[in-house]
Amino acid sequence: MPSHLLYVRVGSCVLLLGTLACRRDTTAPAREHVALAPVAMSHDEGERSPSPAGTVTFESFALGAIHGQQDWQSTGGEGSGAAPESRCAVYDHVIADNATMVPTAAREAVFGRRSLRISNAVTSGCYSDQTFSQRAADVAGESGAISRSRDGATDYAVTGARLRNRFEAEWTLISAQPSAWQPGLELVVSPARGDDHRMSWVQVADWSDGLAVVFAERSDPAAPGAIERSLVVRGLDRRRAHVIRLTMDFVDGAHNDVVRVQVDGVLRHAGGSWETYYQDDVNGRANFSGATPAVNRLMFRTGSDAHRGVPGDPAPATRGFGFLIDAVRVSAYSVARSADACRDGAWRELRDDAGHAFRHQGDCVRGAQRLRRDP
Ligand SMILES: [Ca+2]
Ligand SMILES: [Ca+2]
Repeated sequence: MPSHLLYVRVGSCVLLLGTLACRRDTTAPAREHVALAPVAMSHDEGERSPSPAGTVTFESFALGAIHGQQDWQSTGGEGSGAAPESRCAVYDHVIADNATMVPTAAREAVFGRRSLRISNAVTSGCYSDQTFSQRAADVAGESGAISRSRDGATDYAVTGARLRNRFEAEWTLISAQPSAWQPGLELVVSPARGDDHRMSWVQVADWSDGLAVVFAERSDPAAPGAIERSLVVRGLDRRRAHVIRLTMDFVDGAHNDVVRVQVDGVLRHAGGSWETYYQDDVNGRANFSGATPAVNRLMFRTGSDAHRGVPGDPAPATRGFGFLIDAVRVSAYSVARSADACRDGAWRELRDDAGHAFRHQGDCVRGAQRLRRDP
């Protein structure tokens, strides 16, 4: 069962020309988190798969540097060839050969010959030089969410992308040292767009009793700059592959986005997004004047946030090991939330709460009604 783990306060950092400027935020009382009973989720991934963006398995990637392969971005990843001024560190993030690191059964089932391997042997306080997944065809956020850089010069969305109300991402991971504890190993995965901005935070870590998943939200209106963390699950067998799915529902208005975390097909946690930071915090508002960043991909970050009161020290002994990550899927689509939204053919563009397409308008209306009864 999920439980409240820890409350921490942090400052926010702004990356400007390779220099970090950090400020501490105010404190706030800890919030209670909703405890969810495990719910078995559908594994129907057949012809009605909610996966329009496809799944990246890295099998056709070249070994070594990730940067520039199939829309992946990792200027700080080892071997990227990026100019030194474009990155804060050289991270142990690479495309790896699985032959010696992944148990045969896991290789055959999921990982194949090659995977993304990430350790936190090297960390930094930076964001945009870390590793970013392929982008979804569309972007997700509430109305007004922004896919462009603050100066308008860069659009992080794929050309022609539309704004959707749900972002969904899934990835599979296993320890690169399945038979041994890697003390200090941790990695944060966030819905993002390719620069410094994130809308949620899921950490995977190797603890003495196995792998753990921790969730962080910034959703307390009284302390919009604060980060609150919750344990999602711990004690996961590091010899086995684990599937993490993040589903973000963006809802117009303040403090109402819903983020769900599933681990191995079981819903383990629900919490808020980071909208409150961008809408209410003085540092957050400075980014988009109270709007939020739209998201379309995952940021895999080995960050050092110790200077802000958040753990994240580098773990040098994890170099060459860490986590192996595979089957990375991202998508942005819109869920039918009202019967009106289904009209005039719009149902063709919408999906039900499970991410499945509708057969006709009546199907869409029923889907929206089910959602309103049981949001
Ligand atoms: Ca693979
Ligand atoms: Ca909202």
